[in-house]
Amino acid sequence: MNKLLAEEIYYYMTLGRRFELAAKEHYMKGDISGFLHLDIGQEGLSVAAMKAFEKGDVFSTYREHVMAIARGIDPKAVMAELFGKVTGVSRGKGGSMHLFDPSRFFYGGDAIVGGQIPNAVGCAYARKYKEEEEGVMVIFGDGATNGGAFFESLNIASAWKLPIIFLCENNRYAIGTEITRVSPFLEQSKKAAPYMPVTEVDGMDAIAVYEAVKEAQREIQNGRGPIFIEAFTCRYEGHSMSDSGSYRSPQEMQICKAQDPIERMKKALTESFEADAETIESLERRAQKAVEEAVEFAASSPEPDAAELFENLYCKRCGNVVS
Ligand SMILES: Cc1ncc(C[n+]2csc(CCOP(=O)(O)OP(=O)(O)O)c2C)c(N)n1
Repeated sequence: MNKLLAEEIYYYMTLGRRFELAAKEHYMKGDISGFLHLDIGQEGLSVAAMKAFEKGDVFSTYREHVMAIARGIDPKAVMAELFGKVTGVSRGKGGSMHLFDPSRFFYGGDAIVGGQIPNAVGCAYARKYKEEEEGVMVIFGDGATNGGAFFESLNIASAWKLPIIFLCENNRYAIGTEITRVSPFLEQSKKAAPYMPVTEVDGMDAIAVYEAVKEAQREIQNGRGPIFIEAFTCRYEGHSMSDSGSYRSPQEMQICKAQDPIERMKKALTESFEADAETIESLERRAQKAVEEAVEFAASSPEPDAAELFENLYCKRCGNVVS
């Protein structure tokens, strides 16, 4: 990784944290409704994975705001989507869990836990069939590894040697359920190991995540089949805005926050890439400005027109299905 890329990753992590804090504030003010799952604490993982896997198709979870932005979707369009405005990346109809931009090869955001995994495998099959080599990356939480679709996806991806990275964000919780209450192990890579090579990485270390994903992308492009990466991470907030997260002790949270990915990246920038304080402050200012502009844009944008209500729906009775 060179200095420029390290600075870019730091910029997007800072932007992501501030974006999420602004989203939280506007949710509490009533500007955002529905579900809102914040990525605070996991930004290093989200940003580094996107920056490492620049080309190729990405399928993600509902906790995807920071990934969408790091993928190159304008923060204005992401915030406007959270506000339910027509200028949003999904025209205000998807909301927080359905950020979708085919021009960035970013296919959500999926509200169904693990629902994105078989979709991503289907896409990997299509890419292989067409001999397009970039490959696919699918991101999901530890909770998603308990579902049948997960195992079916590992099975067929392995049997057909599909070019896909399975990236598990293990933050140890599925809402309030600690993973070892519903899984025989803490490490979810043990479930994938019979099917494909697996690798574990510290998800609070953006540089380590970047290197793991980059290496995995090279491997899947060689036609050797899928790879599973497990990144151990920590979400600071509750599962969503309707969860206080009170099932975790203050001590547990303190240990988590001592690993803060943004502080670690800042330290790496200073010590390994010799970035000076002025450079770091200017990246932070730029991130803050982007967030303020995103909120202003979202707040001043119009809502979708009522006439659009039945557009983009698969609904035979609505008369808009092309047969
Ligand atoms: C198929 C399905 N089952 C249950 C739910 C309810 N649900 C929403 S989020 C969630 C927890 C998922 O946890 P995890 O996969 O670890 O992701 P994280 O929220 O930690 O990022 C559950 C059970 C759902 N949305 N879809």
